[in-house]
Amino acid sequence: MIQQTLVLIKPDGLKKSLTGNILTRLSETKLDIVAARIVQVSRKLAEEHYIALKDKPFFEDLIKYIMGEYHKKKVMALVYWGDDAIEKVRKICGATNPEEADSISIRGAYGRITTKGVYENAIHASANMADAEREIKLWFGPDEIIEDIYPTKTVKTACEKRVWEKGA
Ligand code: IDP
Ligand code: MG
Repeated sequence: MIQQTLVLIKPDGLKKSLTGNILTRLSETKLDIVAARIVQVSRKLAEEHYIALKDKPFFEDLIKYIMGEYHKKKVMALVYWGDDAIEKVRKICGATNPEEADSISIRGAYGRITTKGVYENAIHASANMADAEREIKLWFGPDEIIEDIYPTKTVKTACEKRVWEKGA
């Protein structure tokens, strides 16, 4: 089944210069990248992304982690698209707990648990189709994705926006 899934290279992955390694591992899936951007994660986006975990004792640390307070204030967000995308990407990522993750998985190879107990596991991947839809719509607008993956509508807006002072 053709699916799409949200991948985040988390701030520890960027700080440790693992972007290339992680993208190379993901290319084993033969899936297509249909969207990519570098994001400075706001508290609002972080809390919305991890809303299901808001009652966990590690929630505040998790929010700080994904906002980059412990590493670099950036995340690389991508949408992978293709046959069984969700399971293929989750498999290569490995288990949530990097110490339990298969050592050849991304999290097994690059993750760690900090002394504060945060699972710094380098990568996020959507767990199921409902999560993928919710997460992709949080991180991307329809014009940032080169496939029509969810229905869209056109609305008129009259908001100010920043443009280049000179040139195109
Ligand atoms: P997932 O990332 O494998 O889908 P989730 O349960 O959705 O796992 O948790 C989201 C993120 O929260 C994890 O990737 C990890 O960074 C962090 N996390 C999950 N469980 C724990 C925990 O028990 N202690 C510390 N951090 C955790
Ligand atoms: Mg999850």
